[in-house]
Amino acid sequence: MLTIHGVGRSRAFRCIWTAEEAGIPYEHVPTRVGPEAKAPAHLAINPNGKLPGMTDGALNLFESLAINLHIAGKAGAPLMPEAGDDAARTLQWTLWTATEAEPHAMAWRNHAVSLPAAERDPAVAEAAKAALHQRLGVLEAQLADRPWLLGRDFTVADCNLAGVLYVLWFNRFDLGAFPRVAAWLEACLTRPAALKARRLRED
Ligand SMILES: N[C@@H](CCC(=O)N[C@@H](CS)C(=O)NCC(=O)O)C(=O)O
Repeated sequence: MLTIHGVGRSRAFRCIWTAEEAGIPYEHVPTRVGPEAKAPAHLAINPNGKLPGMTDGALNLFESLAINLHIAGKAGAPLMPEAGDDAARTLQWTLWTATEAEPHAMAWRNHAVSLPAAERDPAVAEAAKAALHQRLGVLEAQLADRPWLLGRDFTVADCNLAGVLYVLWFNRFDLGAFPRVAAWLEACLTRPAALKARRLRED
């Protein structure tokens, strides 16, 4: 049985959402950040001592977006496009998510919203916002002629990017200059599978 380790208030949220989209049987073990994630049982799955981790038979995986690619691969198309151009685009957007979007989204969330006020650095928040505006412009153009990132089908590329941009959406980052991104993000995060995963972190 595929098992996702990590509380819903961690990046495990993305993997639970993807498993729900995939419609595959899975178990959820709500391992918490801190001592539980640093315990030998969890380190055997994710040696970084972080969340999430995933087990599936003999396979142990870490990195939430890689876990999502594995889960989507079990479901097949359309969630995971078949080998070819759209499979390459799925990898492209997943790596873009990890390298171009997530560092700035987290920096903005931390320094505009999450850190205790005394630890926030407005300059870091402003720089992250500027970097996000450049990336969101790229995304706005991509969405000019399509409802989902790759075209007419919702895929794991949407799950990965919207799962990361969730922190902007939830914390009301101003998307006024990016109406297509705003509509796409709303559509992604209100899908029934996303709502189910969101309940684990928002309730
Ligand atoms: N790139 C990793 C990041 C994992 C990560 O930083 N997870 C957080 C929870 S959302 C964590 O475990 N933090 C605890 C720590 O850094 O010790 C992924 O996407 O899985």
